[in-house]
Order: sequence, then C-alpha cells, then structure tokens
Amino acid sequence: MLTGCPTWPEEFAEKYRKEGCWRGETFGEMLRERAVRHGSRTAVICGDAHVSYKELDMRTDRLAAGFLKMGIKKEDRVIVQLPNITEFFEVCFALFRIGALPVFALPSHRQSEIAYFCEFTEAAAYIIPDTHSGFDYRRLARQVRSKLPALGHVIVAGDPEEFQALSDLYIDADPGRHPNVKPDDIAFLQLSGGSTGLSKLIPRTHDDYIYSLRVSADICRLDHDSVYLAALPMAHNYPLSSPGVLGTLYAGGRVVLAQGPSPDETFPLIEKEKVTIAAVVPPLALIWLEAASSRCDDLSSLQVFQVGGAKFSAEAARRVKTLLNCTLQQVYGMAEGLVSYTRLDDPEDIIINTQGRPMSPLDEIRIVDKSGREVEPGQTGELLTRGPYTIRGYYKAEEHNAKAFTPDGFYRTGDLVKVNSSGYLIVEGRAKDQINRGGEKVAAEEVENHLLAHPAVHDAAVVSMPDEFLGERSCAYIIPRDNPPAAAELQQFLRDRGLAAYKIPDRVEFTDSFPQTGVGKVSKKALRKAIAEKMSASLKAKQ
Ligand code: AMP
Ligand code: DBH
Repeated sequence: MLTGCPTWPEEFAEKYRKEGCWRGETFGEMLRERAVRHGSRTAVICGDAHVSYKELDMRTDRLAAGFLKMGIKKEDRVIVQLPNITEFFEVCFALFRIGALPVFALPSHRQSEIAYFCEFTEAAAYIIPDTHSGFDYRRLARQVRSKLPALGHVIVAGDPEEFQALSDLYIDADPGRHPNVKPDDIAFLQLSGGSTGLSKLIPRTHDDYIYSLRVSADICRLDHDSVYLAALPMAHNYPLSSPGVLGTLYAGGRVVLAQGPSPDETFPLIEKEKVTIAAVVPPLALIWLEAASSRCDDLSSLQVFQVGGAKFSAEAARRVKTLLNCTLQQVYGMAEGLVSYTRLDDPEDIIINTQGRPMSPLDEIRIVDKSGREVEPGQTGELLTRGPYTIRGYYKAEEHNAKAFTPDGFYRTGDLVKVNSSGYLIVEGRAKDQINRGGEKVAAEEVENHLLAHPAVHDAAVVSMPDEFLGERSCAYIIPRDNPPAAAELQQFLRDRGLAAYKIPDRVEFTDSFPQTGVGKVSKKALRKAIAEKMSASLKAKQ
C-alpha cells in the first residue's frame, strides 16, 4: 500500500466486505468486464467520434503498455489535467491497470496548483492537452518545469511540441506484464475543494470508489440505455462519480462529452444524443433554467437533472419541473466520500427542500455542536461522517488529519447540516460561510435566499468585507436579470420580507458574473478578496 495513506481499520474493512459493499473489483477489471458484456455498444461520444466499450478497452491496454515502457510504475503518481476528451478515460484506465495513480487536476488549475501537486506527490509524469478553451497547456508545463526541473515526463494529448506525444504511447499490448493491482490498493488521488489554502489530496481505493459508483448508478437508475452528459469538468468528483461518467460506464451506459457547460454547447447535444441525465452546479442551473424558457431545443429525452456541489435555493429548485420537464435530483457530496441524493421518486417537498439522504445504509452520520456533543434531533450542527467510501485521512497530512478526523475515524465535513425526521439532510451552510458583524452572525445563505426571491435578481452571493468598527460587514453581489434595481430597493425588499436589520447587506454590488472555482461553484474566496481590495482602494483615494 502506498505510504502516507491512512486507511480503514481491519474490523471496518471486514465489515464492509461482509456487508457486500467491497466486492474485490478493480477499475482495470471493471472496464474489461464491460467490454466483454457490452462490446460494440458506445461508451463515449466526443464530437463526432463514438468509442465502443471494446475499443476503449483495447486502447487502454495499448496505452498501459506504453506507460510501462516509458518507466511508469505501480504507485507512481501522475498528474492528469485533461478536459472532457476521450483520452481522459484511456489515460485513467491505463494508469489504473498498471496501478499508477492519476492525480485529478482540473483544467482551470495553473502554475501555483500544478507545481504544488507535482512537487507534493513527487509526480512521475504530467499529462495535458495541447490547448483547450484558448489556453496553451504546454506553456504551463514549461512554467512548471522551470520551477521544478526534476518534473518527470510531460505527455501531451495533441501537438506535443518539445514534449512526449500521448498518441505515440499506444503500442502493442502485453497485458501479462501488468503489475498486480489489488482492490484495496489506492486507485487515485482526488482533490479537496480547498476553499481556504491548498487542496488536500484524497486517496480512494478501487474497492471503496467502485462501491460508490454501484450505489450511485442504482439510485439514479442507470442502465445501458442511459446517456449521461458530462457538462462539468469530469475530473471533479461530482461529475466523475455521482454517478458521473464512471458510474455511467459502470452501468454500461453512454457518456456524452460537452466541451463547455453553456446552453449553447449542451442543449444541442442533449437533443442530438438524447441525453437522459445531466449534472450541473447551482450557478449553471440558473443559466440553464433561464435558457430553457427562451430556446427551442428539444430537451424531452432528459429524465434527471442533477444539481449539486453547492446549495441550490428552494426558489430555483421549484422551477425545474416546469422549465425542464424532468425530475430534479439534489446531490450533496464531497470528494472525501459521503454523497447524499434525493431519490427520484421522493415527494416534491423533499426534492425541493432537502439535499437528499446518504446513499449507503452503512454511512454513519453525527451532527455535533462546537464542543463535539451530538445536538438534539432536528437541530443544526456540524456534520461528521464515517462509512464504506469515506476516507480515514488525507495523503501525507498527518498533522491536518488529526484535526480533520475524530479519533474514532469520523470525517469533520465543516458543513452545517440538520437532519429531518426521515433522515434527509438540509445543508444550512459552511461552518465558515458566515459574516460576523460585530458578534452578530449572518448566515450568507439565508440572505441569498431572500435576495433570490426578488424578480430582478438572477443570482446572489453574500460575503463579508472588512470593517474598522464591526470587524466585518456584509456585501451582497448580485447578478441582475436585466436592469439592476437600486441597491436601496433591494435592501427595502429584504426589510419588507421581515429580515432582521443586521442581516440586510451593508453594501450591494452588481456584476455580470461571479468568479468560479474549477468546477463552476461560486468562489466566495475570490469575491471576498475583490470587495476587500475595492474598499481599501476607495479608502486610500479618500485619504
Ligand atoms: P469539495 O471540497 O469540492 O469536494 O466540495 C465539497 C463541499 O461542497 C461539501 O463539503 C459542501 O460544503 C459543498 N457541497 C457539495 N454539494 C452540496 C450541496 N448539494 N449543497 C450544499 N453544499 C454542497
Ligand atoms: O462538491 C462536491 O465535491 C460534490 C458534490 C456532489 C461531490 O464530490 C460529489 C457529489 O461526489
């Protein structure tokens, strides 16, 4: 086992095997088995290219041979920074087959993140596209290499310039030479969101991840007729596994790769490929809902519209059924493990107002107060969790692990959650997504929900800004639908809705779009920085 990866104590591992969660399967075998079973069925559609399960399996074997030949070994870490292209699957499954570990960087990561991943994991290789969305990744590789001369192979999908061409690595395969990969080996390193500081690396095993795919595919009722649209960058855990692209391949379905998440790119694909399930984050959901009412693409194949990654307001959730004419599924999850889904046949009220319930009966949940004591049922507290697909510690992070996990192995999510009487979770915010206005705490989400109810507001994000007297005050960033209302009108609107005075945003800023994290969540970190800089500039100008 790779060193630096805390794992499940034997008694838990035994239980998860005995209960049938971990079935002793590896990703390499999973793809082979699907190729045998589904052979000529299409696995992946990218542009006009349709790749069958059999082709994907064969190309994976050839690439695995090429990786071995160039010296990539079992347990080597390989930074994979690929957009939604077919090679993503070939690279990942080839690495899985030889027991090397993809580290899932996002296409939006740049020098600071990539250099850190390369250095921290002592990466043997870094795999990139030539260009994507107008950005040249070879330039990025050069910058990283100038900082880290010891960086191993740089492999490029497309025109490699001075680097190694991925296409040259597909060679005659000799699967007999594959290292022995075990189901309880670490399969890859996923990234934590890192809303503050650097991302932590999350070691996931074949056993635990494949279990999460199986249950996710089951809950979303995927089968070989399912067509999953990958609109978000699929290296992220949500589109990767909930049920995502891997859950779709697990079920023998078809994955359609979108080059970008906008309705211009995705709606025609939904119509053409008869997509049945799509996954988005809340800011994108608002854009899709807006577009659905004004465009005339045929979206009638869509059965399930997943929204997750951040809290989806009930206001917007209510509109899904009429505008998209399909079932909304709320997905609350984390790359560390736990994923919670509303079920497709849940009553409307549950689908709109909750973030679902944990996917596995073996998921253990505790809701605790600041002192670590369990709260009364129905009260809000921090969610702690433990289970058959939730990690017991980050990769090489002993000190951090001591804080992020309880001594008995529960992961401290940092999310404020309450559980209703049927076991459904309602996410009330991040422990930190709060404005501390001189001691009066304002939950950003509560104010955002009220703002979203205003007809001229498309989206809202409330953040703190530094303040000499109160420590912090609140600032509401607003994306207006058409003409922005006056700030005073919005503030009055909130007062009229009965919101306490201290919760009324002290400042309102209008903008066309919010800064985003790599997967498209609103980056509150960037918004906080922007308003702090603006305030300090205007203070200087006054002096
Ligand atoms: P990441 O670190 O990118 O894996 O993000 C995981 C975090 O995203 C969770 O701990 C939550 O804070 C947040 N999150 C994910 N899904 C939801 C959701 N449906 N509602 C609210 N927060 C969510
Ligand atoms: O935000 C997430 O990380 C996330 C959301 C939904 C996730 O990792 C997941 C489902 O698996």
